Amino acid sequence: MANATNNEKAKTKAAAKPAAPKRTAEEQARIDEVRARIEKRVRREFAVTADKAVLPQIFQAAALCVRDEVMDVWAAERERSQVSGDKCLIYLCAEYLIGRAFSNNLVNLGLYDTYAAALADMGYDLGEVEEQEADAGLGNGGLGRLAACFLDSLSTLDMPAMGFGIRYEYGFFRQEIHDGQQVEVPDNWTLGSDVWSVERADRIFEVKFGGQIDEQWSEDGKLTVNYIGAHSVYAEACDMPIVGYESKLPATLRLWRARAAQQFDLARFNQGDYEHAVAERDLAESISKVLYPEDSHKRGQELRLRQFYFLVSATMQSMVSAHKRHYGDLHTLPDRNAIQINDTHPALAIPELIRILIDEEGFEWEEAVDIARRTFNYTNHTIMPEALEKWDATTLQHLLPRIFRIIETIDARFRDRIWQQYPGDTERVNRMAIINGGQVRMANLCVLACGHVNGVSQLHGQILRTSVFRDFYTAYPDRFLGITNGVTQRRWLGVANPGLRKLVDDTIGEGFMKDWRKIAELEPYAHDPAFRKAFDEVKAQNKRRFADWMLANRGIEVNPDTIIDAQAKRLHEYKRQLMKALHILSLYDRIIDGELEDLPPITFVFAAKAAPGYRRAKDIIRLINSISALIASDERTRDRIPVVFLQNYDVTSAQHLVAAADISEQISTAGMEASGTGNMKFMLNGALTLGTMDGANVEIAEQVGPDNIFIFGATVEDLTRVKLEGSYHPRATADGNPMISRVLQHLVDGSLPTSDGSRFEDLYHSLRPDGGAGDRYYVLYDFAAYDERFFDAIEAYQDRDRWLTSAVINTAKAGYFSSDRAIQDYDEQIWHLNKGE
Ligand code: 26Q
Repeated sequence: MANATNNEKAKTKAAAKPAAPKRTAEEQARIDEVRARIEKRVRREFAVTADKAVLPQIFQAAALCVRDEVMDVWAAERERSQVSGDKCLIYLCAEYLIGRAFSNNLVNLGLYDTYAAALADMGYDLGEVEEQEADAGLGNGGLGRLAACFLDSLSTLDMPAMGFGIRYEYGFFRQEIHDGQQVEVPDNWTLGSDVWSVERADRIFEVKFGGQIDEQWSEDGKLTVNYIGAHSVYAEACDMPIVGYESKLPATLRLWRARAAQQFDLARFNQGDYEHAVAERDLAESISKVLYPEDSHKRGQELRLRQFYFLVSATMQSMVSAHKRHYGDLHTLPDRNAIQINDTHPALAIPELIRILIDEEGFEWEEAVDIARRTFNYTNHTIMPEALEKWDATTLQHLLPRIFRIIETIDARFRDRIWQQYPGDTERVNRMAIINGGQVRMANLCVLACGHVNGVSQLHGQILRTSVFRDFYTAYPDRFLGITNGVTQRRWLGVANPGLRKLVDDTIGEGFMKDWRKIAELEPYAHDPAFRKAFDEVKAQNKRRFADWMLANRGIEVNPDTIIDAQAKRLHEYKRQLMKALHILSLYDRIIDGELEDLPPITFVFAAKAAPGYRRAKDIIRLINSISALIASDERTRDRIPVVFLQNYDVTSAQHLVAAADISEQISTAGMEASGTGNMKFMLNGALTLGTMDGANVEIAEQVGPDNIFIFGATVEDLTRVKLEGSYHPRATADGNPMISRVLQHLVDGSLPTSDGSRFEDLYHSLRPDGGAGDRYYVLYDFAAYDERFFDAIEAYQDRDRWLTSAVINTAKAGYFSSDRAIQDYDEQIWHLNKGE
């Protein structure tokens, strides 16, 4: 085993660190105890002594010790909340982007320093140990990460909560870059390091697909539904504890795993038909095999539909059986449970609950629908038309005949109601209907059947009211809310930025970790030169940490003495990575021309995964890497505007990046980014936003004031007008601006290096079409405004006092964007969890 070198390396590292602060006898005793426990665990798990163990073993042993602490709190409190009669929040989401749990659990349990010291005494650096843990990447991006932040907040605020999702065996793919292009590699995240989950053999539910239904009405009007020829799949619960900060009440994340009803068809197996015998099992278990790596644009895969029904059927059965166990009577379901549906992916939970209530529990239609309405709420996360889920009615009918019947009934009754309210208005009926033109519209189902509907920022809430769901807003104005997203300061400051956490702690105390309002106490220090200096030093140290980490983990050199300008998010045209890339190319042109002599060195960091089937998004990655190569190939630009593509952007790399960044690029086309949450993470860590008036940027601007943010570009109103007038002609804009036309030429003239000599014609024509509409995302429209604001930001950076004042103000004003605030808003406006208290 190659452990000797590992250990030696870790030991020298720890030894080279500055002397640890003096420990009290009591602290030392605690540290020794933890150390003894870890060493014992190493022996018992791996049959080696700690001094012979390899780093992965040290991680496992330490993580198992932390797990013990978690389990103790979890077990005690689960018992309590089940009998207390508290209302429980059920978060239903197809994705959870958790990241690593080790350090996060340590911070939240108040054990970080103790474990760091115990590991240091053993010769290990905690940072290095934690690198052994795989990210739990069971989500695509914003929606999944929001779910993880919300569970942390629910637990921190001691609100009873369960998250339900799918335990994908393969999470979001790992991204590699080969010859400048994205290559997807499967992510088998459970191999080795999932120490946190507990399998619940006592929580298994049967989920039925396909077949035919046979409805029998008895003489006294009772309905019996029989399923003929349906296929069953079992859902097994895998529970993961989510421990909030100093929490008395860990949340449970229950992830369902698919198991075949029979391991295989024994009759077939015995007849020698091995292939078919096993194939059937594989088909059933394929349901929880892999997360779909799409965040918006592909639709219609039947396996995806299977995944969603599997999730919601198991969850509804689990909720109903727990409620019956604890309270007996299902009429009180809405008093004890609030369900939050995230995007439309879990929308089938609504007809599934109605099905259970009617078919299995003997409820009448009206009663069942009323219970559903009082239990379910719906959060919309995207307004891109192509992301609004629609399922082919025939597919749904074949796969889920009974559910389809229920949706048909909901639709028919609803059509009648609108017709009565707006007699003769066929168009309105068709616009609002659930089933129309052979398609089932999941968003309409959610808006109709839920008690509350919310957007994820004020602007997004407004857009839902005035455009996407306008008809529904007219009919049910009280149903609509806008609750701005948030991020947990425990992970995004506490874990991601220990230096800043300590500085804040030393300055205003630790209260901000649990009370989001307290971080505002930092604001006066923005005007204190000594504090600004300390703040600056933390940022400089984080940049060095980031550079070290990039070299060790991504093999890429970053100069920590440059401005770090970052755009990190999924790759999507509306997010406009293309605008940023073209702008860098225009900096290149100007430097080559001998301009911009005073421009300070800037490292441009891009981090983004593209959906595997999204051709243009992949082309933009290719372009970014080509620009990076062009700049690196020329000594006039190499050290002045290096471009770095951070491969495989995930929660862990995000933690490193947000702590190090100076400038946060949030440049989506106005009206298209529902909220954004990366913007909040960068702000919290003292980066200044360069962005459009979109999503939560609007509220960030409100919080920090115009001097501490760089806003540019068209607003939603501007774009609405331009579209109405038809007054935007991208080709004219391109040809009328020499800077833009020169940049566009690079796309087609062969000046950009690629491994196979290919060029970027498709991108060129998408922006500057020969005829007809182009530039759907207004890249060229906003280009000049972006250019101007970019230089404002760079100029501001050079006035160090001014910049640091702004940076501190950004951190101080980030309290509002804590997920604790968001959760409190949800609770006050929707859930009312602790109403008895
Ligand atoms: C839908 C149909 C077919 C295939 C895929 C999908 C699909 C999958 C995932 C549609 C959307 C998603 C995820 C959306 C998402 O992450 N939205 C982001 O949510 C964040 C949290 O609210 C916001 O901050 C972001 O602005 C929003 O883009």
